[in-house]
Amino acid sequence: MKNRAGGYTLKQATCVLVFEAFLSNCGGAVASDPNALDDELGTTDEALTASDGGVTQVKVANGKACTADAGCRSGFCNPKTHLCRTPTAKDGFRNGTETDVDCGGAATNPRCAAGKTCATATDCGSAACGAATSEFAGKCLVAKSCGGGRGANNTCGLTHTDSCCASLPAPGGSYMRYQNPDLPATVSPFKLDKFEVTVGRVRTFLAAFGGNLRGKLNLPPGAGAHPLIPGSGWRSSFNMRLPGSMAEANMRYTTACAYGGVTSQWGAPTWSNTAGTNDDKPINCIDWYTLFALCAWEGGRMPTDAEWGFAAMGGDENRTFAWGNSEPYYPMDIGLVNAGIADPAWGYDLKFTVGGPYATRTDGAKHIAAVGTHTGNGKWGHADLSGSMLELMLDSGELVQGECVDCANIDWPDPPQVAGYPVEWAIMDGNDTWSNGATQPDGGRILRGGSWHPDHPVGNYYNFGNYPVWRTYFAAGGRCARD
Ligand SMILES: [Ca+2]
Ligand SMILES: [Ca+2]
Repeated sequence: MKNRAGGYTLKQATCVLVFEAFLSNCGGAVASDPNALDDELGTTDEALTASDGGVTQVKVANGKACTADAGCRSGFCNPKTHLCRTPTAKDGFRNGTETDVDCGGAATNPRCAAGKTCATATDCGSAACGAATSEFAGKCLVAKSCGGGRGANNTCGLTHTDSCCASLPAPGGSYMRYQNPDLPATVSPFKLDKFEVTVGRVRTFLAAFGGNLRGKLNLPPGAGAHPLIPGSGWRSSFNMRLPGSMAEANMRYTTACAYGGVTSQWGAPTWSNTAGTNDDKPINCIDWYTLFALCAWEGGRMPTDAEWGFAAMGGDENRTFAWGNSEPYYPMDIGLVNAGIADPAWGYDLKFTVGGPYATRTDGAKHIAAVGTHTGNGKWGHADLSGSMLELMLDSGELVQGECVDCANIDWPDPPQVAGYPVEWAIMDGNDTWSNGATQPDGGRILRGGSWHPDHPVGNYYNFGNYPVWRTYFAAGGRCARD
């Protein structure tokens, strides 16, 4: 049985299963004296012996029998065949440098999906690995902005257990934009986030740069582009429009969003510079540039008007509202649409996100509910498309007329028309006039879906075009799309 070197000539592949007495010949098995053992490769393996747990082992070549990874030169013992194999990113096992099964580690491996194990951000397709101190420690995040606390974790939706960054596929197809036969559109499959961007996600975003998005974010030109729309990505000329400090961000999302100079008035900002109970509510008072930057930073992008409409109308189902065609309840005796349907005890058929049971002009953002906490989702599960916040689109100004095939109006003023503006974000006074003599230096954008405000119809036939891009507004937010 012994060969010239004093080892055994047993077929290694059979030793584990048949010849228990010779287990010591198998890669990874116990061997007290490596010189007494060998395989067909002669003495080569002795040179590769290593100490593992105080027990000297023989490492064997691919195709040889093994009982443990440590017994293979390749570092991988296939647990099904008990043979050494070279790790690959297609073998169904976590091996090699992988951080989870067939993903992560070496750059040549696929990146890991959300929820998979990661060691660093580069292991994840989202480029976000949960911080050691978070509940997602060592797990890939759906998106970077959900690496935080309330509203930036798994506390969103009807049961407060959904990922606040959940993104749901829409299949693409053809439909009539705005229920208008003159506006046919075809959109390719895409993903749209389930929820409007929350306060908590903006907090995570700002915190990652100490609020200095203008100086530190450094989005590359083209970031956040729609893959089928050339020129639709971030432009370096946009950087000047981002907040340069946390104080500047606070001003933009609160002071500049006041109505009549009072931030506690109805429609009050959901943002606060400290984490709080508003963090799982939709961000309002966010501007287009910051929203664009957030989506791009975490590997997403802004939805096009055509895409958003496709999701809200259920494609060719041609829905009038995201949930279907039944009209929401508009109480005529109360100034706010959602105030009248806010309390489930009232027995109303809740359709879109609403907050507290009643709202007055001075109860702040009480009437704005946490994202996704009421029924009325779109055909593919997207929450709050109709109502809650008006949602900023990628599109500039006016609709693309006529046929639209993966289209968007990206005719943005570039560079922004007034250099340095706005140092102070424009503020609306109680008479609906603007501070700073503001005009529309950067053009407008399109808003969709209506809001909690009775002046903003929630039907899919409606939009706000040419909405001033530099303005922050108590009923405007948005959500990200992905590919
Ligand atoms: Ca593998
Ligand atoms: Ca909405």
